[in-house]
Amino acid sequence: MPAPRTILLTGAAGGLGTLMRSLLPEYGYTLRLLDVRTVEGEPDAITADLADREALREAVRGVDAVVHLAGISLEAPFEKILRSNIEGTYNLYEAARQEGVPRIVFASSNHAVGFTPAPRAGDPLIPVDTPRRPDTFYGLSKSFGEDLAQLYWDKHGLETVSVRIGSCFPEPTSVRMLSVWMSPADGARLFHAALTAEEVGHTVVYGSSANTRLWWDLTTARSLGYEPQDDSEPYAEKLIAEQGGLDPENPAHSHLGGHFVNDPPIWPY
Ligand code: NAI
Ligand code: 15L
Repeated sequence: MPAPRTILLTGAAGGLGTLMRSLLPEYGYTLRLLDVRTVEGEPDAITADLADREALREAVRGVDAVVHLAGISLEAPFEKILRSNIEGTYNLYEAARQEGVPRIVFASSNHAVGFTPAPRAGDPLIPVDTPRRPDTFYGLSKSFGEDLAQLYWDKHGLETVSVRIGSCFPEPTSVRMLSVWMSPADGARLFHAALTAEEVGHTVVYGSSANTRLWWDLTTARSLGYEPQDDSEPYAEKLIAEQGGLDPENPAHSHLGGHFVNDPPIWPY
């Protein structure tokens, strides 16, 4: 695949979208932006819902790839998840197929495997082919998205890298995040690798930095050319002093998905 240049970034008004709007152009990409909300300071951004199939076809027309971040990013009633994350991601894939877009980078989530027990000291890291164990309807929708991506590769030759993102925020803010944090700069490195690697078919990767306390295996991410540069460890002393260490008896500490397994944050809209 020739190096992609023009990228549709869905979910451009969100937290990760805002970070990637500033970081991805440094890799030479021209971004086309889409969100259901207004993207502040971006008058050319497309304001459209993932339910709007015509708008999606127009939005993907002529782009080299899509970075698909749009959707509900927390737990929500099933009907809302169904509409934005399940039907919405289907609509996006159909538009990409119809317009001949060759590759999608799909923002999956650790919550597709959130009920997987976190490894303890000495245990092997969690591989990407661990059985899916969604911790929420939200995680279930990411599991669906990964299967949809596999179908569109097998049936239509549309490539996807599904990135099971850990926690991509400017800094880790919890002891769990010491294991699952992905710095924004590493996020951009990983998306760039996913956009430019040769022949990815459908590849599932975990998205995190090279954390000392890492829970999952970054082999497939590294196979794309991803070389994480950051580590959450400099934040460890302060976070552990404030919050205490991980408690193996607390389900919110002992599963990959953290508190999504018992007390998930709820999408506010
Ligand atoms: P966010 O909630 O800040 O942004 C999501 C954006 O999608 C919002 O701007 C929202 O308006 C838009 N959106 C929602 N429904 C839509 C619809 N029906 N049509 C069009 N736009 C719609 O979430 P964040 O943190 O930026 O995450 C981006 C993506 O990455 C999400 O898919 C999320 O599930 C995924 N992810 C993020 C992680 C993180 O650490 N930030 C971790 C794991 C996954
Ligand atoms: C996610 O999938 C969410 O979108 C994000 O807001 C964080 O909660 C992250 O997972 C996490 O697990 O920390």
